[in-house]
Parts: sequence; C-alpha cells; structure tokens
Amino acid sequence: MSFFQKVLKDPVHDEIVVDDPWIWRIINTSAMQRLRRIRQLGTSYLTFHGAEHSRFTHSLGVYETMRRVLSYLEKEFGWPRDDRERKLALAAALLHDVGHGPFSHTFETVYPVHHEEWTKRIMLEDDEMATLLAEIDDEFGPDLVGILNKNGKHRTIEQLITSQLDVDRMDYLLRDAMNTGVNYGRFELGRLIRSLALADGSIMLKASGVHTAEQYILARYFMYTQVYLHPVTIGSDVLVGNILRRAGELWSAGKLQDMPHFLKAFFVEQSTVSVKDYLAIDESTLLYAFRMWASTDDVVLSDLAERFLNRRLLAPIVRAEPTSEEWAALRTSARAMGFHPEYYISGRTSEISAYVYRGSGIPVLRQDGSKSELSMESRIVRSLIPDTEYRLFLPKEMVEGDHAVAERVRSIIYQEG
Ligand code: DTP
Repeated sequence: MSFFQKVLKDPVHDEIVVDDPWIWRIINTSAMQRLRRIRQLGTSYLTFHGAEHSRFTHSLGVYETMRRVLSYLEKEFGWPRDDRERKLALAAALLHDVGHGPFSHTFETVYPVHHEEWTKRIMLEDDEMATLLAEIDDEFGPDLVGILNKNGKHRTIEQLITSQLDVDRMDYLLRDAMNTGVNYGRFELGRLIRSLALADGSIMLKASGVHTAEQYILARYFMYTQVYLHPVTIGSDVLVGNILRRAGELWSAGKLQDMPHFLKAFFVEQSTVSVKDYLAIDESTLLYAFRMWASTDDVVLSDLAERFLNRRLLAPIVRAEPTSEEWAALRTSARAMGFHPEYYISGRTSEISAYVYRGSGIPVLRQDGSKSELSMESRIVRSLIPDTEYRLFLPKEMVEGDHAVAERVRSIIYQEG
C-alpha cells in the first residue's frame, strides 16, 4: 500500500495527523463539511467575540485526542487489539458530533430531537456516510451506533467517547478556552492522557494522576460557570428560541410568507423530517432566514430577528423565579411598552452539574491495585456540588431609563423575598 499522510495545523494540538485514507474520506463527506457552518459554542460569539470556532475543528480535535490516547494505551496496555477496533475508536471520535444542528442546544428546544439521535441516523441513513462506513464491513455503522447507545459491546471506546474522562471534553475545554480567550479551561492534556489506566477493559485514572484530574475537573467547572452558562449567552439562546417559535406559529397559521424552503419541513410535520432535510440546515441557512424575517410584516418577528442580527439582546437579570403576581405585573408592564409578553419576557434555570455527571464519577486505580473514585481521593473535587441559577430575560428598554414602566419593572425585579 502506498504511503498516505495528511497533517493539518491546529491551534490546540499543533498538528492533526491523518494516516488512513479512509478517515480522510470521512472528513471530506458533506455531512462532516457541514460542521464548518455550525459554531461549537452556539450563540456564545455574541458574548465572547472569539468564539467563532466550528464543530468541524472540534471534531478533528477529538479525533486527534483519540489518536494520541490510542497510541498511549497501545504502548502501555496493548489495546486496541486490532485495526478494526482502532478504526472504530477513531471514527466514533470524528463523527460523535456530526448530528449537531444550528445553534445546537437552542435548536433542540424548538425542534426537540437530540443531536445524538441525528448522529446515529446520519451514520445509518446518509448514503455517502453509510456507504463509506460499510466499506469496512456491514456491521461497522451499526457498531458505531452501538457505541453511542452504550450497548456494552465496545465498552472501552464508549468510555473514551462519553464519560467523565472522554476525548470530547479533553478537546472542547482547551479549544473553547483558547477561542473565547479565557484562562479557566486549561489543563495538562499530555499528562492527563499519561494518567489513564486500562483495567478489566475500563478506563481509569492512575492514583498519581489525581492532581492532573483535579485541574481538568476545575477547568470544566469554570468553563460552565463562566463561559457556557454566561447570562448573555443564555439570553441570546432565548432570543433564537423565541424567533423560531414565533416564525413557527405564524407559518402554521398561514400568516408568514417569508419561509426559506429548507426550513419548511421543520415547521410542518416534525416527525417527517428526513436526514436529507436535516443536513440542509446549518447556521448560514438559519441566519439567512433571520435576515429575511427582519423585514417581514409581523412586527414581533421582525423586531426579534433584527435584535438578534444587531445584538440588541434581552437583558439578563439574576434573581429568584418571579411569583405569579410578579409575572402578571411584568406582563402588564411589557404590554404597556408594546412588547408581546410571550416573546419578550422569559425565564431560564441553568444547571451547573459540577463534578458527578450522568450519575458516574471517575474511577481511580490505586497503586496496590485497589479501586476508588476521584471524589474519595480529592477534597477539591468533593467540594464541587451541583447548583442552579435562575435568570429572567427582558428588553433593556423595560429596565433602563427614568420612565414610569422601567421604574415599576425595577421595583418588581430587584425587590425579592
Ligand atoms: P458534556 O459531555 O460536557 O455534557 P455533551 O452535551 O455530551 O457535553 P456537547 O458537544 O453537546 O456534548 O456539548 C459540549 C460543547 O457545547 C462544549 O463545547 C460546550 C458547549 N456548550 C455546552 N452548553 C452550552 C451552552 N449553553 N451554550 C453554548 N455552548 C455550550
């Protein structure tokens, strides 16, 4: 076989090495290339202007992280055992986010299908992708889906793709920190990889790696509290959600002419949306729709779209959830200023999951071979407990200024308990 190698420069890992032409062909599928048009952090670029990096660059980074993890595990623990297992791990890393949609998490609230479901459908139903995966063997695509479903057939790969110590997080923390310009997300990636152990098919942390893991867990904690759940970003998400909701309602009622054809399927009968329909939408298509709606006849939709495009966002107020009397008074104030309360006042509770994630911690392998768990070994990790924060979002005009409505609103929102 002739020598094949592609080396891509990368701001996080310096180089991403592709030495398998089959992986290169996956990277070049239209489903993967579409990820160039989906930002990794959704609307966070409206808060951190550098956050323009895409799901594509992250997917390559996850692939590279997996490649490095595999090379370490192969040397130290003799795993993966064969080329198929290695290909499965690399393809799972590369493709794990291929089902993300525009403004990922926000779009999922309006069109409630989780991106992981789309990832699985793309693997099995997109002709180009399914054909490539079947080149390895007929079970390859279904095995990748099995990894995402955590069916236990490839337990080590499952853990490396989704767990407290997964290659997804290892890449996104570093990449998101670098692109937003914050310092919180940093940790020693090489050292963390060398702290991994493989025991009975399970990925564990060597006891000597506890401090490295602490740094990584704290990085995640700070990235959530300071970046991912930033109130301005959540407010931008709320705005996107309200735009899509208004557009959907107008369209269903036959009151909206300006609907790009690629969005129609999502507003008619959601259960009939095909993989082809889904792959046709990305952030460029959604922003095109927003541009169109900014000059549509409906004043609510046009104002909301214009606010998003020109970053006139809703103001976030951190406070307790309003009582029903407070909600009623806020709605009356919104109407007094000409704002439709259903689209201009919203509340959101953000959950900071801290350490324990989806019910499991990080298993630690002690030097004597006994097993423990990271929070048992680390006081810092033990101190991280889940938390929630409520935020109220409303137009700045309702809160700022010395007019009577703003004074009334301020007296409602700042007077608690
Ligand atoms: P995790 O394993 O951390 O729970 P996940 O939900 O499995 O993550 P995703 O790739 O969907 O994996 O989410 C993680 C990425 O999305 C990461 O880059 C952080 C970013 N992110 C998470 N929440 C938000 C948010 N509210 N706004 C913007 N970006 C977000």
